Amino acid sequence: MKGSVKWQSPSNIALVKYWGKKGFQIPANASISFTLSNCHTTTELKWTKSDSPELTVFLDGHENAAFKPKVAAYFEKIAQDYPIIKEYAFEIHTSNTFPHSSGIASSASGMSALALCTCSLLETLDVLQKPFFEEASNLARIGSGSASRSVYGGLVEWGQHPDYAGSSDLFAVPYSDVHPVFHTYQDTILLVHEGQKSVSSSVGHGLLDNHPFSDKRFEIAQQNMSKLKQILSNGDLDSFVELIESEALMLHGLMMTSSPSFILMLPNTLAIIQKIQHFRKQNDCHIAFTLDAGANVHMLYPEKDVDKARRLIDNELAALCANGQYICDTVGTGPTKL
Ligand code: 2P0
Repeated sequence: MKGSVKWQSPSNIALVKYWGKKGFQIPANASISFTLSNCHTTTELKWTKSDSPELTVFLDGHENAAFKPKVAAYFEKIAQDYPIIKEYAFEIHTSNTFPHSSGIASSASGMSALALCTCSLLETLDVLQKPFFEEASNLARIGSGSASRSVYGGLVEWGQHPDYAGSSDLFAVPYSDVHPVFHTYQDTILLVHEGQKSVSSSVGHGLLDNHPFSDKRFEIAQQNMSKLKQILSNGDLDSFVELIESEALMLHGLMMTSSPSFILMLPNTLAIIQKIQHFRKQNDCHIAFTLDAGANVHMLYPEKDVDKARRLIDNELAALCANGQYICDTVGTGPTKL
């Protein structure tokens, strides 16, 4: 038996951050993100029933030996619940809309695209144990925690939290009790640094295990999830700005105070942050920043501030980006089966 499926799946940017685990791929606190649109991965999974299961992985049309052991390890984990996948040989073709070296997290889009393809295969084989997107999110989480949030559009919540009905540590859920201002939110990703991150996510998460501030961090994250729920519903942008910037700085504060410690911000990261905060004070707007586990800055703003943001980028921020590069993105509608 032969078949194939292709999914396009987006990246996401967390507002309240997932940083720290309790057990295998179980988040230490709940998190919530905007799903993006332009930054996405397209993955095609081709399968053939085979006595000698093989795996070949192509990135941008070229066979990629580096990804193969990661994908093989992923399929091993999935096979614990779905042993049938061991009866198949796979060929995987994957590509990203953003440069692999840009420092944008590709694990969220990449692992969600692969999980969606895997889910389609399991559906075809009539062995899917749960509703499609719930299981796709669960399988994405097994590959990469943040990927669990990329299987839906808009705002997506992952991790058990008393204020979020239906929330789970095992899969993400779409969150729709949201003021219209958040439906069209903008994210301009300012590329401060091109190249691989100096700390992998799994190492970064692990640093929270013996971190002097971890208990307090997990408590504050859960409180921020409660605060953000109110903000998302009432559209209070002043509070939104304050909360997301605090989350970004806390994430980096945790890295800077772990053992060993990591400083992932670069001089231009700080310069951009200060320019954004100064511009916001001078121009009566809601342009704010958040950060991933890297040096790039995600500039988040409502649609009403698009012209001001354009002016800020052109006049001040593009000059601080590596080769003047930035990516304009918006909140998106989630993955698409192609
Ligand atoms: C997040 N990050 O919530 C946070 C904020 C980066 C900073 O989740 O080990 O690649 O694969 O589950 O999801 C990055 O960590 O970690 C991440 P794994 P992941 O988006």
